[in-house]
Amino acid sequence: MKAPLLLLLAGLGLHAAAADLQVQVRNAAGKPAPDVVVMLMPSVQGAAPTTSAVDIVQKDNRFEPYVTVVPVGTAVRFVNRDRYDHHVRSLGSGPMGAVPPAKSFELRLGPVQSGARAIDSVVFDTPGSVTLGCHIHGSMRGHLFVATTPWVAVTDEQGRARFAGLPDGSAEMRLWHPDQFTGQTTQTLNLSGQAQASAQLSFNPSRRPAPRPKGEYEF
Ligand SMILES: [Cu+2]
Repeated sequence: MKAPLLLLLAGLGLHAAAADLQVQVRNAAGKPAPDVVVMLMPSVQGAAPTTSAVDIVQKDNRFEPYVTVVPVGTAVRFVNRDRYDHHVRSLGSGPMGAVPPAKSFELRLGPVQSGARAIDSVVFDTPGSVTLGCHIHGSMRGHLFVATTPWVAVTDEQGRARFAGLPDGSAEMRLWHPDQFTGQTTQTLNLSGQAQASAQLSFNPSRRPAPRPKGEYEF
């Protein structure tokens, strides 16, 4: 009985049309908004993208990328590329850090050259957000968002996020930004072909922390 079912599903897959989508997100002042998590919840189930391991790198006392988004169940590797230790830990997010992290963890990572563990990984199996900090370097900040949908992306410097191969039909679009105090407005999109959408945050996020000059932070 199994084989005919698989054939049937494969046949349906061939006929399901796919849409590409570009989303332009702006802040309340109308400027392009980077670092915004864009989530799509298609009403039609189709082939969904798969995500294997994702890396968050510690380099020059920064988390790279500054905002990372993964679907629930993804393993995230924390990779130290500095020549000194980092002690990555989860912190609460939202106003005053009041939203507990989707997962609590601490990882002590040594420098790659030392032979100490420079890479460790954590599986995030609960949706939500995690603010990333470092016990050793208090100014280090990064953000991880664990999404319930595999259709997730973070906006680039121009405030744009792109999706390919979405199932045709309606999809709900949600936004999240690490600086938000309240939930952002959701939209329902109708997807087909080469689709475009725009969205606006209800606030102006603070600027992403600038890299610190080299040589000032090693100890
Ligand atoms: Cu550190």
